[in-house]
Amino acid sequence: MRAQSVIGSGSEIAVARGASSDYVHSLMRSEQSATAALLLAAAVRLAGAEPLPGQPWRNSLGMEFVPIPGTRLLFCKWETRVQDYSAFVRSVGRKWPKPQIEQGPTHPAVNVTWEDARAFCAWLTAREQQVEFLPAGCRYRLPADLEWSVAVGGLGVETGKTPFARNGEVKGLYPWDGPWPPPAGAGNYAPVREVDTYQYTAPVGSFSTNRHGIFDLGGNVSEWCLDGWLQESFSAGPGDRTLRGGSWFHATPWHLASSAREKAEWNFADIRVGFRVVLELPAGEGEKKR
Ligand SMILES: [Ca+2]
Repeated sequence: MRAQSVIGSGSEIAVARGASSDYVHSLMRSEQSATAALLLAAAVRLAGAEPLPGQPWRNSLGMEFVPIPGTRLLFCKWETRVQDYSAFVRSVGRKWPKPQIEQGPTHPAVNVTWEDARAFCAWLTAREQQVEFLPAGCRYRLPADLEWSVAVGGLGVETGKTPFARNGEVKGLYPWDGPWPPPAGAGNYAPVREVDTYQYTAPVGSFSTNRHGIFDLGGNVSEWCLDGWLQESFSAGPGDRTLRGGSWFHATPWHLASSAREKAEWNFADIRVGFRVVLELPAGEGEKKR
């Protein structure tokens, strides 16, 4: 109840409890009232908006999450947007090279390294836990390579021990749940495919969702995963990391397959590369609440 006592029991709480989430999220995006908005959001959270296994959820930046059956994770249905990543950059003063392409606030953030993506997740976890918007034990992070596979769906049990070993092993399966080539509107792929009208990135959510309600797992930007390219289990530090999903740059059946991976150094940044976050719920929470 700490957040409630900080805010007081007056009109702010009433406003928070009655506020539409759009109102609260618009406050959250305002730098001038960032602290007040966080406290309001905490009050909303106290009113019962905490993330639960199997339930969709919306966070303090307005990022929307969906549950992935068989996991304890909520996946962000969008790639991390320019407006989301900008909040982090403004808050901590992190360097972010401006991309040489036109992007609006709802385009996926690009020119972000694996380390940048991890730092964003740590920042967001701390920011929301500080005001009890996010319960203790929940944390944002990048998806593991095999979690990303579950999210894209249809890959079954992939047998390789590393992302490198799993790369391209399952043939003929694509994020649009149909045969090659991608049909019109399947996603934001290379212009030569002629399935969309975007030369570079597209606003997130411009195309159809997949079976789990997630946008742009295939195409738009390639997405950082937690895993090292040759790692069997995660360990932090420099080295080659794993990218999934292809991007607006990619056109071939090899690159657009659901099982396709790419490797890139952890400090690589490019206009083809972005990231998606997952929310990990506390151990045991799922069993208790199901
Ligand atoms: Ca993508």
